[in-house]
Amino acid sequence: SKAHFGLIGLGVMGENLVLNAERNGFSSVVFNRTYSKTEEFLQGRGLGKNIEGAETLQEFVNKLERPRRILMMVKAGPATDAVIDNISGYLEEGDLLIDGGNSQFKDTERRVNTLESKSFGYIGMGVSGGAKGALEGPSMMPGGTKASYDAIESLLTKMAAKVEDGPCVAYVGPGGSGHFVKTVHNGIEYGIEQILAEAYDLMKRVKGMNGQQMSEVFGIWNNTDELASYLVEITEICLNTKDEITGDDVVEKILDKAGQKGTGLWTVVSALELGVSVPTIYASLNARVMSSLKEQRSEIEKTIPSKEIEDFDLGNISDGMKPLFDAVVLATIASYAQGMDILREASAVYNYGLNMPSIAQIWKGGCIIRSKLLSKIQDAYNKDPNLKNLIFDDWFNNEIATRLDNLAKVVSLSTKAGIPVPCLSSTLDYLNSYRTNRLPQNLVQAMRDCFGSHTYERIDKKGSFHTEWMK
Ligand code: NBP
Repeated sequence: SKAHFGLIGLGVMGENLVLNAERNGFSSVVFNRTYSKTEEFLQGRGLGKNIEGAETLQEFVNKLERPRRILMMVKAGPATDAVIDNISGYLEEGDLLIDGGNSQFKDTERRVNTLESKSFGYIGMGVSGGAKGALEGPSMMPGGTKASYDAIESLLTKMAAKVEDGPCVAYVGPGGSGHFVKTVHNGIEYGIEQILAEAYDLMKRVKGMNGQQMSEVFGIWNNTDELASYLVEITEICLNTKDEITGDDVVEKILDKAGQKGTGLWTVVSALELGVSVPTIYASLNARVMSSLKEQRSEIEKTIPSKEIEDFDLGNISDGMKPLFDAVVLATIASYAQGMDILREASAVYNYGLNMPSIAQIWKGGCIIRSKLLSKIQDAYNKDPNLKNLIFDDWFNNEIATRLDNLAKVVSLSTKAGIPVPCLSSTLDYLNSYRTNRLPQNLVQAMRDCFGSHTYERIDKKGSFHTEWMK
């Protein structure tokens, strides 16, 4: 009999996803551009499983029941287009292609339109959770037509991570919306990773704490309603891991240059295009760019050296580094708030019709940004689906109001000590701007009107005004 499910691309993700599908009762066929990998897989992890291999695409489609359900897990960009071109010739009406890679949402928009117009189904699906998530249950963000989603709903629901109130997958919306939501997920992830890195830097440089002590702090944080999360959990592990050869903290042996594959950049570009303020997420992207300038930094450190760092109050281990905790909580909230804002605006501008509580639900398990805070975010959007920003929700508003002084304290002392805290300081500016009724953009407007007659609005009467500034 023919197989239920097909997978193209036996990379880290593909291998684990097909094992997940098979475990959930879907007999599978796998195809990989380089056939030796298929053979290796079938004789390795795929051995004894209800999984067959195919050497050619013809053989691959022949082994699948109709309508075919095919998941592509290949490199985003031209590789994905190449796979679509190659497989299209073999597809028949009603067959469904799912792109589970990290595709640019505009590419997905184009592919959905092209393939759906040929009577094939096409789903662009963000997948998060890394290799382990892919195997045990990832978080999945599928977008495309509702009819195409319905055709794979049972498969995805079985494969997805589950939390107490349901699976971490749901129909996201039309076109490229699934990949858009995954992109923003990654933007939030960039933010939180950088925030935790800043906290580590402060504990290390100001307090001289070692890996084990810092790990203990992250362990405490992982037991709080505000910070319990996968990223805090793995930070606790990373900081407490020793180098096998030297026995030192392995983190201290790692080169301080962080890479990026594009999703953080796309998040920030989309935010700017949509006119959404995302300074915390932007700061995390810029921090990675800055980290790549290793040689320049090493040279300039010699010409403008920092002063001896004086000890300052970050709290201590027994109180969970209270001021630092407060700062990290607010920056984390800001990352989610800014990400959710991008989604809200994109939903309106691109007609995605996103269901905000449902997206929070998808992210609650399986994915890299899963956290306890997401339940609070879900509650906030359930209470008010049109919430302008998390800051307007009572719970979040109170968090911000009560922790803002400590964020300000940590940022100002770090700044004085010459320690960069881009995400913490951007968050402080973000929150301070948000709570300032009158910003100085009246002067910016005056200048624009002065040099370019751009006109301005007034606070005391309606209309558009111009002043003859150069009399
Ligand atoms: P890679 O991104 O390393 O992709 C490997 C697969 O792509 C291999 O099967 C490779 O075939 C195939 N491929 C390439 Br590269 N170019 C191809 C082409 N021109 N035609 C056909 N096949 C081609 O694997 P991955 O890390 O498993 O990621 C797969 C996708 O999932 C990516 O889009 C990634 O961004 C996304 N993703 C990854 C993670 C993660 O944690 N790694 C998480 C979430 C999403 P070959 O064997 O013949 O070279």
